[in-house]
Amino acid sequence: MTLADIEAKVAASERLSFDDGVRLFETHDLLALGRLADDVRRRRHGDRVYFNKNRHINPTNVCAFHCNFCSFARNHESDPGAYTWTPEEVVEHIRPTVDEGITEFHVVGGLHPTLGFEYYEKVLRALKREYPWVHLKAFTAVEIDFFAELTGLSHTAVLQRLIEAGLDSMPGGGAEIFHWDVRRKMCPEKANAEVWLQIHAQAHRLGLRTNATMLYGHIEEWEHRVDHMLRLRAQQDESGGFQTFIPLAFHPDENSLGKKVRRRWTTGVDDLKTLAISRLLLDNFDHIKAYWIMLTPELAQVALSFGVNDLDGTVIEEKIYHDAGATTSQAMTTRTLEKFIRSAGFRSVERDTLYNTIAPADA
Ligand code: V47
Repeated sequence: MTLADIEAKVAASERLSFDDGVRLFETHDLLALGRLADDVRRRRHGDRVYFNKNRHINPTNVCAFHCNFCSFARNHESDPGAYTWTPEEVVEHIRPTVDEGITEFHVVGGLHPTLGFEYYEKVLRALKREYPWVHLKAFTAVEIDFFAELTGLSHTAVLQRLIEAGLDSMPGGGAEIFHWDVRRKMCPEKANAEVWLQIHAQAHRLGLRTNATMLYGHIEEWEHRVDHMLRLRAQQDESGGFQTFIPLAFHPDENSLGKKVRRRWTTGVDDLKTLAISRLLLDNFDHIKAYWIMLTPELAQVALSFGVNDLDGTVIEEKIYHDAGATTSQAMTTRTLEKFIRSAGFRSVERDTLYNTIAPADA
């Protein structure tokens, strides 16, 4: 199968179609695909690779929902391993690992059945009070939808309340796979695709920047991945506030979906293809981010030549992937991140959450 027509479109900066996307997934010519994605990536970012100094915070793992791919959630406070930190405990828990260099907290967690919306507001306020210089990237669209149900408020009103409490931007989780044929088998209780996209659109209208993810490598087909990316592209055309796309490889340990899937772990080729194709299809997204926690730092480094221009991050305490079988470490130092970037022939740029440069690329 030749990709000549797609190559011509990419060279002319023409938008790729659904069929182009599926054909790219079908190709075994990984290097041709990588070269195409790398061309697009270099046109946008040259040899710069961004990273940031962040810390993940998961205030509770108690969750009212039953998503079958999730190994992090506990349905009841009494379940083994269940925890809920008070806002004060959140601040105390992270204190030993927060220094002045940290620029972002990534705050997500369970949809707690009884704590109420005020708990989540208090967590943001406590973090902002203690660390006013740190950007709060918090709560997925699924959490925003849950808060709206808890309170009877509109999504916009929930977002406004959270902005008052210190919210600065939103992460891209909870997107999973948009197509209902797949979504209904993974997380039927969760905000559906339309609601997830509407909430991001609302956030964009309120001036918040947001991210987007896709959870791949389980029961979905290539067509579902392409559909997912094209829905994001259409939303971005309309509301324009997405910063980065992060494909998330499914981890099968300790969850019921993992017992059902044939493939279990994604392969390196699948991961690289998915990143490269996202660079090619999402022509209106500035950044494609590799989450080294799920890819391994080694494959994330290779991904820099397959369309990726951003590495997440120092992270510090990752729970969601490690509960699901990740064997990577839970944190990475800036020095190691920079080493991976430089030794792949790129220049590292430390950024803040909004992609402002903190430390410029070294010469
Ligand atoms: O929403 C849950 C996924 C997401 C599993 O916005 C799983 O900058 C694989 O969204 N196997 C949370 N994936 C992580 C996330 C994220 C990560 C890094 C950066 C950003 C950002 C966002 O993790 C969940 C879900 O899609 N997830 N369980 C699992 N077993």
